[in-house]
Amino acid sequence: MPVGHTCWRRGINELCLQLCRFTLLPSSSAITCWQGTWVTCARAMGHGTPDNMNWTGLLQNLLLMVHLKQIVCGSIQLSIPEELEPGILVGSLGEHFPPLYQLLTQEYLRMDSNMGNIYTTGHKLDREALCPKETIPGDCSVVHNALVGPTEDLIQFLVIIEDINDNAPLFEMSEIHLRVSEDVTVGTSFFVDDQARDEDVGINGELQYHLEGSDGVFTLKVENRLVIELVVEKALDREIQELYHMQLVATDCGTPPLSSSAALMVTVTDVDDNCPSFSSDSTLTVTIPGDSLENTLVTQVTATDPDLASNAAIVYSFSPKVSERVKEIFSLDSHTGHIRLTQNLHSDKPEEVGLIVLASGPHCPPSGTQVTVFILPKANQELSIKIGLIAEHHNQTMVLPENQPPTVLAVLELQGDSGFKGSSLAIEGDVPFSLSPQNGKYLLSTSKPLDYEMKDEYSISVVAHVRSADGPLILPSRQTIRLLVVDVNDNAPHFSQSQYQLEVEENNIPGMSLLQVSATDADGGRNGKVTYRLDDSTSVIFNIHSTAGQLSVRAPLDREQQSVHKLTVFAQDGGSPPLESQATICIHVLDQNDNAPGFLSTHFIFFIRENSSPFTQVGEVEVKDPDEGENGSVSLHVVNSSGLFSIDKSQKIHTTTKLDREVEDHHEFYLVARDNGHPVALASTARVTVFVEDINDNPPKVILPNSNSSCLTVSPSTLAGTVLTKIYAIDEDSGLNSEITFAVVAPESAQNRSPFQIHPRLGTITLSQQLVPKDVGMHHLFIVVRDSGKPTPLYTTVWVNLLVNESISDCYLDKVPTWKGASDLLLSPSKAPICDVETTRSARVILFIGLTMILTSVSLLLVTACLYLKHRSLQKNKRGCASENEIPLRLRDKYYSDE
Ligand SMILES: *[C@@H]1O[C@H](CO)[C@@H](O)[C@H](O)[C@H]1NC(C)=O
Ligand SMILES: *[C@@H]1O[C@H](CO)[C@@H](O)[C@H](O)[C@H]1NC(C)=O
Ligand SMILES: *[C@@H]1O[C@H](CO)[C@@H](O)[C@H](O)[C@H]1NC(C)=O
Ligand SMILES: *[C@@H]1O[C@H](CO)[C@@H](O)[C@H](O)[C@H]1NC(C)=O
Ligand SMILES: *[C@@H]1O[C@H](CO)[C@@H](O)[C@H](O)[C@H]1NC(C)=O
Ligand SMILES: CC(=O)N[C@H]1CO[C@H](CO)[C@@H](O)[C@@H]1O
Repeated sequence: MPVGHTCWRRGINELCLQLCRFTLLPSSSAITCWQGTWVTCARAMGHGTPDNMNWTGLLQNLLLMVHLKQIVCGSIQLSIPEELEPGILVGSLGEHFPPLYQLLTQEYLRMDSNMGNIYTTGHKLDREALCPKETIPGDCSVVHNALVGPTEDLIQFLVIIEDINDNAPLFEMSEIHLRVSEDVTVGTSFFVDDQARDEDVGINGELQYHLEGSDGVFTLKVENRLVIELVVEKALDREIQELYHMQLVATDCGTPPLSSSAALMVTVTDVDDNCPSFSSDSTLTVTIPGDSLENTLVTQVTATDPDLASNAAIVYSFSPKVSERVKEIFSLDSHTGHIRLTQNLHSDKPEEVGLIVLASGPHCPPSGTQVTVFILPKANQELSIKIGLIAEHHNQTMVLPENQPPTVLAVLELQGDSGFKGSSLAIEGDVPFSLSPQNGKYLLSTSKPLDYEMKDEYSISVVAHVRSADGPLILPSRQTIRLLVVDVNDNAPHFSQSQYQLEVEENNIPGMSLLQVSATDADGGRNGKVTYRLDDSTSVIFNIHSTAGQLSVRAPLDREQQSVHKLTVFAQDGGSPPLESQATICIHVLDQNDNAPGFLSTHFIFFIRENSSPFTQVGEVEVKDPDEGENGSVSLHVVNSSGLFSIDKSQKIHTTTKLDREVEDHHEFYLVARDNGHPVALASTARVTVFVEDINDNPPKVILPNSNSSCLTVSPSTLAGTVLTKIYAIDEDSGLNSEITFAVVAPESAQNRSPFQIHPRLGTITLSQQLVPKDVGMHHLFIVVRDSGKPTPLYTTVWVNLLVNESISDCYLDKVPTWKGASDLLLSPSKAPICDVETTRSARVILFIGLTMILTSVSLLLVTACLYLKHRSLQKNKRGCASENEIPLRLRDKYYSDE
């Protein structure tokens, strides 16, 4: 229980109590405090002294009071709405007192010790809980104590807790029951004892009432906001509405208003305000046979009274005016209204009896109804219907094919007592037959074509309604004719599906069952028996069981040959003529990885010029895989090409580097094509040969003489025609590019005529004429060695120095001569034959002669040159002219050998 007292209203005793509370906070001294304070307060109030007063405690308290310098009471007050969230600033002591500040009770409020600001805490202020008794707004207040200022003066301030509309009105009962008699007069009011309560005060607790769902039958009258009355506004009738279900709603006047409701149930109680009555169409006409037995139930009369229980009690009786005959043969049960026979009837005459039954209730005039009873006599002569069947019949049953236009089936004739006049014949029930009178007879015919599939058998019931000459009715007579409908083949078989879709993996087992088709025929018997067949073109591969409709495949399917098969299946019934219908079956063959990638050739041959830049396209291969999707997606790889070639996705082969024919004149490698099939990928390989075509990239190389300063002494007595020496040169290219010619550009001696000649093919230097004395001396021959490459041949030059002197001693050159002529030494190459084996052979003979002559200076080089030349000529012999013709024909980019 918090400190919930106001100091000014409760007098000094309360002040003392407060004082005690906040000065003697330690609980051990609380009791003493209480005693002391009590006495002080009691005295001040003039209430005398209790016996066991603790004077020591009282003294202490008085001392404490003296010690407290100042008590401020009521000079400061705060107004705080209830239910505030924690941490909201609600006021401040800072503007009234200097710091510091200390709040002595911290339950609902806390104070900032430096500023004196007062905030709400997590413990919410609830006005209804703190001051449950206070009903005047602003009356709920709590005294708070604080120590303020440097001297810690005790002050009190008042916190007024303001009401907010946080409580809805509340009815004690959720249902209010009232009972109102149905004969109550309009304007009567009934006190409703159930009021709602609202815990809020002031306007928040002020209630207003209204009624919902009353439809204007009731209204509400509220006096002084406390007395609630229900006013009847319209006349009530329990027989129309017994229970009124309304809502009594109480709303307070807060903002926003809160409301609640209780169900108000008004039960209208019964008053005997209705009398028994027969319904307006209750006049009864009953027919009973003339031979009915005693106690036979003739009929029952029923009157109604809408009142309840005893107010609705009905008593039946015969009107006192009924004839003696009625009283003699009928009895009436006064409670149930049952009319029975009191005796066995033996009536052979038709008779009509009229009864009047009265229904009466308490305080009610009787209400009456009339009952007419026809008593029919036993027919004294049997009435019969004679039937003459016209339609085909067996054993009195007619047989008619379906779908016939309206046909006459039989002739009917009434036979019996001639006294029966005005008798008539009719067909019972809703059947497709009709009767037409003709010359006192009746023709029975179908009224519409019959459908075997709808109904295959009819029982036609023919009734004769007969009226005797005397007037009243006589019991009707009835006869049944059977008719069987015969089926006609008027329905074609009907497929349950007009289209079938199916997926089958290729390479299936022959005879595999695929699908069951089914067609139904509404006809019966043979007309409804269905057989299946396929169209002729597809029945080679597929087969259908003629009666079961089971479709199977005879042979393995190959998707690569045909991926979709479209079949037409026919269903035929057994009628004559037969009827037929058809359906289509679409079979999709699913792929299997059953084809390896295939190269167009097993061996591809390509040519490429040497020295082509890297990534030059060598050629293109073609590879195909007829499978589908991943199974047919091929990737290509180059195998064993020493990294010289690569293949890209578009199946083009490229070089990866420059190729040098002089190093390797052809390359062989393999291509592997692999598909992506799962689980097994298939692969195949093809061989590729790439020939490197020569280009003139090597100039001739002079091997002998090996320097420009070589020197040969020629004796002046040498005979004309003698071969003096030979120039050896080689060219690493092939063909024309290696075909070498020799020419002397200009002799050094500057004379018109030179005694030396060079053979343009063999490179031999011959003395062309007898030497004369003026020839003695040094001759420098500048020789151009040129290959036959197209368009521009390559060449090298060499100096050959010949000394014409008697002395056989070694000649030597002081200085290498220099060429001062034109720098462009390219002359058109000689037209000498490319290949001359015999000359080559004779050249070898001359070589040996030359060798002996210059043995002394070049013996070492000679051995090397000799070996080299030997090797070259061997190669030449091997290849020769003929072998060059063996290069396969060139077709665009691709080459195919005859391998
Ligand atoms: C009276 O009060 C004093 C001080 O509070 C205490 O020491 C003493 O024991 C009390 N005596 C009795 C009889 O309670
Ligand atoms: C003729 O029909 C009746 C009933 O309809 C049947 O009991 C009888 O066996 C049938 N006779 C022949 C020969 O079908
Ligand atoms: C590829 O073939 C395998 C069987 O070899 C099959 O399971 C798979 O469905 C095929 N893939 C495609 C895309 O047809
Ligand atoms: C590639 O070379 C390896 C050895 O270097 C050999 O085993 C393999 O058979 C070769 N592949 C083909 C396709 O020739
Ligand atoms: C000889 O001289 C020519 C032209 O002066 C020069 O091109 C050639 O390289 C020389 N040959 C040798 C082997 O020094
Ligand atoms: C240039 C040269 O060697 N000349 C010589 C030619 O021969 C005679 C002797 O026969 C020598 O004396 C020359 O020196």
